[in-house]
Amino acid sequence: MSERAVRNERYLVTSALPYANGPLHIGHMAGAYLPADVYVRYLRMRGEDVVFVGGTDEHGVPITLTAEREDKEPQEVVDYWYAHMKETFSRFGISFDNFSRTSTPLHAKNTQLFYQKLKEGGYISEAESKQMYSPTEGRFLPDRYVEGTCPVCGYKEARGDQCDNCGSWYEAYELIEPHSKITGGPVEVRETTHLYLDLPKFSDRLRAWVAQQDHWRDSVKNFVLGMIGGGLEKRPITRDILWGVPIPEPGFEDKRFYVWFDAPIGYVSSTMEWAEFAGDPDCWRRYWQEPETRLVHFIGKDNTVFHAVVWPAMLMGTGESGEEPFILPHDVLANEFMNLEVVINGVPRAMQMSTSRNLAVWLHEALDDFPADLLRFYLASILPETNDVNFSWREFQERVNSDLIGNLGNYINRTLSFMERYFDGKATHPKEPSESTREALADFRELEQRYEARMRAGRPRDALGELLAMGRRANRFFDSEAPWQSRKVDPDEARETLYTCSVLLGSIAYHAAPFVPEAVERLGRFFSGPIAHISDLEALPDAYSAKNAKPLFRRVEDAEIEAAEKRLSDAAEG
Ligand code: B3M
Ligand code: ZN
Repeated sequence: MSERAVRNERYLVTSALPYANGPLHIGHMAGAYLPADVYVRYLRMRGEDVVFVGGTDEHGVPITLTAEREDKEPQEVVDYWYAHMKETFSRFGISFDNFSRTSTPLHAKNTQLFYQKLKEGGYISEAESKQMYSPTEGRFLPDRYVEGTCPVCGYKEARGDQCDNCGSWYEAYELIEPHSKITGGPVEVRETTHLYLDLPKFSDRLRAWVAQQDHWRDSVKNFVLGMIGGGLEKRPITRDILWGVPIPEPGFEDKRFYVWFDAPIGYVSSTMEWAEFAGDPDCWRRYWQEPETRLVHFIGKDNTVFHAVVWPAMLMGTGESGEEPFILPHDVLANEFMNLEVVINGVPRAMQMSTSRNLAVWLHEALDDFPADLLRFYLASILPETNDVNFSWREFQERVNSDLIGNLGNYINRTLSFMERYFDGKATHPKEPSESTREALADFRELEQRYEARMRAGRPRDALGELLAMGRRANRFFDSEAPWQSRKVDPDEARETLYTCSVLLGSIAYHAAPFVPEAVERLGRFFSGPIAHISDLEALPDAYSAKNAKPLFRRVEDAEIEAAEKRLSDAAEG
């Protein structure tokens, strides 16, 4: 690995904690996991001190609803999906340093500790509110458990918080003839007491802090400033539900913390667990309490308010009780959404993924059909960094076959097979580099710098664009040097071409590794020579060699795409 690398920047990178209630799909990957993983692999290769944590979000209504629908205990649901997700992430090559879950005793303790500190800081208050109660079930019902007639448009199956027909937003008790979604029985309004987080008290500090974040994406920054400008409100952090972290207050035995109160604390718990496993239980503090650390959250845009407003407020509010304060997020990389292109009767249409209609590309199924690297490559090339995007199986085939294989794979193959075929698998250092070699290396250094800048900014999709430019530049060098001709008239010249091609190959592989890690690892088995940043090589090595090189990627066939497309169109029509 490169020399310049050890810069000792410290990073804690997180990906949103998915609810443990169903399979992962490619939309999840594009929003919070693949970009984080690519970024983390990039940082690690540069010798930075980085810890990447994740885990499952195992509390709240999303879990209890699934459990009730499937007639299971919530614990059974989360146990199953925790294992399933952990396995699927690993098959996809998401390289978490720790993958935890929010149902651990450690996490419950941390959540209660956060609460205590916020309370000591004067940020918690108690208030009564109206809530739907089901007398037959003997419990309060969360909004999503209630259905009724929309008070605005009269739609009969309006949800407890929002009408899917007219889009109106209201309180569940405003519904006409509200009833329980589970039993169909009537529900009534009752008073209930909850604990609230006093967000308005943080307004000024949040505004000043966010205003300084010049490196943040405009979309995130404007969202937060707009929200603070519109006036923050106290937010309830408890719920009438029995599944979740218990509340350490008398009278709250039948309630639990709201899932969005405990979930982000899950990042801290996961880091602590990692430190424990690493045999240095206290070292989590370096990542959460030392101001040099950069805390970077990767999320889908629908989670922005929790990560860029509520969570920073919680972190600010816990830092006043004498203990070392927590750092605040360095960046909140909120990605836009990924939709699906569904082909119906030959006509492509963009559609929103829908878990309930089974209209999604499930990751574990896609991984049964295609190597992870192919999926990673395509998804990375369309990451929704700045705009919503569509996933299309056709485009997957085209990008893989023409960019990954036709450009990068082809370059690697032709270089290595030429070396093996005509030069005994060796490329040796030329005495004096030619003009065209110097030009190619100079172009590469520039492309490498552009790649660096994109990656540092948390834009892997754009960095991938630079990688493809490297591939094109390298192929152009191979073409214009035409070693298949020069080897006959001037073998030394052909040897030099191959040497330069190997240097470029090492750079391409180095920059491709965060995207297609498995292929680059395989390359190392038949290619020897530095897989490195050209700009970092103090001296070029004496020789490169290749032995028994094989293609790194396989083509995607028409029949595979037809089958995959059919699965989607069946789901869309069914
Ligand atoms: N589980 C929501 C989601 O999966 C939520 C994220 C928690 S991040 C701390 O979109
Ligand atoms: Zn309505």
